[in-house]
Amino acid sequence: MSRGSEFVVVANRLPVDRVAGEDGVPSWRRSPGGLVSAIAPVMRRREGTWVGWSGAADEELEPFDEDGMHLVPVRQSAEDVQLYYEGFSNATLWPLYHDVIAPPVYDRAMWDAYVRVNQRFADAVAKVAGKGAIVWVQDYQLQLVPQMLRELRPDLRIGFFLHIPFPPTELFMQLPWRRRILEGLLGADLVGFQLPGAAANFVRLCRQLLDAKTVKQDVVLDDRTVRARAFPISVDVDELRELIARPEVRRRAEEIREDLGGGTVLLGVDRLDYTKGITQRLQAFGELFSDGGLKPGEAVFAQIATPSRERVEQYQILRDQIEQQVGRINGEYGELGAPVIHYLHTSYDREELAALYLAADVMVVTPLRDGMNLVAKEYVACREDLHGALVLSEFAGAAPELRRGAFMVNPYDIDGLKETMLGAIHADRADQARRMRVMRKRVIEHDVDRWAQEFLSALEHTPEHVPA
Ligand code: GDG
Repeated sequence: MSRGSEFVVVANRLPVDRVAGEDGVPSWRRSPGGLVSAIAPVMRRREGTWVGWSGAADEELEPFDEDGMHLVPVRQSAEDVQLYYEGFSNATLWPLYHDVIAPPVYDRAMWDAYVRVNQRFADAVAKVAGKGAIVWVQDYQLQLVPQMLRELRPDLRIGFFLHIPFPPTELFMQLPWRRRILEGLLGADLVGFQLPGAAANFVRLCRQLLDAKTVKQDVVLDDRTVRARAFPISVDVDELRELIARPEVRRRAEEIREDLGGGTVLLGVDRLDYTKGITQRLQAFGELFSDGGLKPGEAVFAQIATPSRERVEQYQILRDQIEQQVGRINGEYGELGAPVIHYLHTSYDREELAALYLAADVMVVTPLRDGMNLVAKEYVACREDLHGALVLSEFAGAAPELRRGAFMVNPYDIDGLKETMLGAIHADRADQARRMRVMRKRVIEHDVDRWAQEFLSALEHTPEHVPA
């Protein structure tokens, strides 16, 4: 029996994707994205373990090592995936935590599955964590894990980070299992949020709903204190810098611009999700042609919509809506061989994404609510040339950090959105450069490594508690 890991990350998904090898034998590849690249070095330094699901239902996998990380798969049946993942996580919590943009589903069987699967994750962590280990729990799918884990292993130091917004009391109160979620999170020593407002919502709810004693951003329990703090997540600036330095990426950016016909290039890159405000931005863009604010040929919109949660009904409805909208706008204002919107329902590799960022004159990020929005920060990180403008929603978590350089907008206000998009299209080079410089300073100084370090150092500095 080994002594267990001194550092454990637990997330719904393992940080690897399965790839089919040439000989048909599947292998694993590290998933792209900042979270994994920020945590991987810490994992290697501390002999860490990552506990998560492989992404395939009904699969029993033994623990394995990949890319210097020890990975412990947690099984999920097809029914678990449907009820816990597509159900409670993505049809209940996701809409509830994003301002109820879509109606949340409150279903007892889904809740039961959420409890069951959270317990399975907690059991798996309890088995692999060494004595007094640091455990970092990720995101809304696992909010009960901190408490479940503390019951099993009071010696652990437990941190939790929520990647999405945490709603105000008025909305959170709808949840039939609201107390259980708060109690689940209070199992942690440190609960991290993207923004201070979310931490404040959480602390206020603990006071109102659990009658807990609170002092500023701390929840004071009988035997210990839980800290609620903000740690705005960021992007892997070094990775993006390396990508945009590649000659083939620069060539590809030129090629994309030529293919798009020479007008101003507006770009949207999102998971296809109703929180991202895709229909609002396309409506605004379409109206600019009907109003005469823009003439066909003057500007094109490239919208990348990465397939997401395709078995959840709201996502199917949204996809139909967007595709109808794109068809209508192109039908009306496009010309043969020259649509005004290029809509792509697919996902790309990081090189293509970097080339798209370099090709875009105006990056349009208009979520109705978003925990942070990494796309906005990735665009800024890629624009070393100081060209390009960012249109950014007030409701993105990135807004407080980028507002001095971005063209800020309320995405519910279609006229405002049109005006702001035009402002960004017509901004002169000097104005663009000034704005980009301000935003780049912030993103470069606060990259994802710093985020991970700040969270872990705050977790390590939470007061020792003596387990009963
Ligand atoms: C959640 C929260 C929070 C997109 N298309 C492709 C692709 N992407 C990458 C982007 C970016 C990431 O996916 C999306 O991150 P976002 O932050 O924009 O949005 P969510 O997926 O909703 O993320 C969010 C985040 O967690 C982190 O805490 O910011 O608020 O909702 O990195 O580049 N990547 C590749 N191909 C694509 O086609 N390779």
